[in-house]
Amino acid sequence: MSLHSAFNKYPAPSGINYAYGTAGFRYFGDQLDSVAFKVGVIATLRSICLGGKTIGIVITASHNPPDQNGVKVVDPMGEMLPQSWEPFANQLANTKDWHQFNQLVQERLPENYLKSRDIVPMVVIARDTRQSGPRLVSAVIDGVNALNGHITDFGMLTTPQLHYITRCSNDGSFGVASEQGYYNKLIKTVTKILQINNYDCLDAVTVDTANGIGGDKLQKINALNHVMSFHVINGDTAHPLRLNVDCGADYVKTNQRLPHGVGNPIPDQLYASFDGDADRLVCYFMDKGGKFRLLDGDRIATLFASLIGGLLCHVKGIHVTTAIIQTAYSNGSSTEFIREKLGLPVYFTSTGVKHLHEKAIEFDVGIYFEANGHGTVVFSKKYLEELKKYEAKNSSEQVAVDTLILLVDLINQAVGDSISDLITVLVALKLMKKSVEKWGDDYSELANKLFKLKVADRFVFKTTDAERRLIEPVGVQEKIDEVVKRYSKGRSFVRASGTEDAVRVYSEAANEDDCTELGEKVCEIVKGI
Ligand code: G16
Repeated sequence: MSLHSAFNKYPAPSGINYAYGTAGFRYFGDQLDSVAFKVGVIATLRSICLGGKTIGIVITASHNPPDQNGVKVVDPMGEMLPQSWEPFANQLANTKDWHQFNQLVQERLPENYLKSRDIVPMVVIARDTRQSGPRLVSAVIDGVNALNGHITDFGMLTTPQLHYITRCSNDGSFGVASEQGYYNKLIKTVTKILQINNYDCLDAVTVDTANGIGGDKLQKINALNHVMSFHVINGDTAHPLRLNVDCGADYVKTNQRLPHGVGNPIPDQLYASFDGDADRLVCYFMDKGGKFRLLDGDRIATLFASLIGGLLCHVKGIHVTTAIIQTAYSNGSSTEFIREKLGLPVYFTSTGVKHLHEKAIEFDVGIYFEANGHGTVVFSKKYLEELKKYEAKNSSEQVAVDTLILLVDLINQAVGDSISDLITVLVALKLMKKSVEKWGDDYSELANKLFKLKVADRFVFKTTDAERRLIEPVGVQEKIDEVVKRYSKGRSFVRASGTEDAVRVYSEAANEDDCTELGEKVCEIVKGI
């Protein structure tokens, strides 16, 4: 099909202004056909501009309800589409006129390509379990084919698996570019870590997979290995309308309670939740007093920092920089714990892993996590080089060095990954001989609450200072400041969601009542605009 015919096949609906948000384009599934076709075109153009490197596309709306869907582009090393391409993506997505569309496309084609056309653009795609997924994949395929690109459809994968495959397609040293390659790398690495540390296996764990794709993939891992085992709950992918309903990482984090289906949890035992496309992880347990204790992204970041920091202490003479990257949603107590107890620097960025990742790669060990459980660790070349040339003085030093090297393969550096993050949590607890209870006692969270408000136009809310302060509408921040200062350890901020048509209000304070009252007051300010 020619580009012109494909353009006509996918007319853009009127009345929607598409915006490439926190994690790509996210709307109701039936509003995305024209966008999916255009994202096929964008990914192909991106591949052409990068000399034929493989670009990834994921069809998912992650933690959002089942009738929504999304399309996002993955860059060659597994990162998000660079922000410099977002205005172009928005322009293309909103263009209804063929001539304008064609002109925008032609302008993006590099001169050398126009002359020789010897680049074969490469695209890989996967989707989650949503009903609208197959239709949107077809639209993307039409977009890629219309520009003579080559596309491989990997069917249903977790988002991080597609990031992994994109990266491997461009960098063979990262692994084999297939789903099986992903499992092989993970299982081989865990087995080796356990073996050198004298353990047979990891503790089994119950995982709520939000009735999303992560459940199917964990079952595959169960069948493929002997060193770890996952008991999947909320693993019903046969009924896509159950996705994220009363379960999953976002439900657990937002409501601060157990997901549906856990039954009577065993006290002091670790449980975990993924989100719909398995790129977020939160852990939790019931303590002996019957209290629900959440171990969110902030906690996972501190656990990973403790593991890596502890191992690095054994390796004298290695100089690597380490930092933790957080967002405004990170609990104030976690920030204090990192600075004061772990002695590490903390940096803040806007919400969205694309922002955190960008900051994290400035360090040899960049640990980044959003409180919602989205995050990973990135390691520099120098980290690996220094460790590889290190001459251990005894066997315990050698084990520490080897474990540090293996962590590079265990943690999915391309993106936050529920599966590899969970396995790393289990490895960390085992190697540090740390109980869940002890992990939960590292620090006590300040009471916190997240509110979601429907407003006439969320785009009027403009922020600064890593989204911690509003600059527009003018005068609103001053009103928030006025309220916040009345509460001990009070903190609150307002920002427009990049994945939902809503404004989010976060509040934090020394106790539950104050936190709720503060949040409600800030919501009133927002509603009054
Ligand atoms: C996406 C992003 C996350 C972000 C979340 C909520 O998560 O990848 O970085 O924290 O949306 O974003 P917002 O508050 O702007 O709606 P996911 O898991 O849905 O892909």
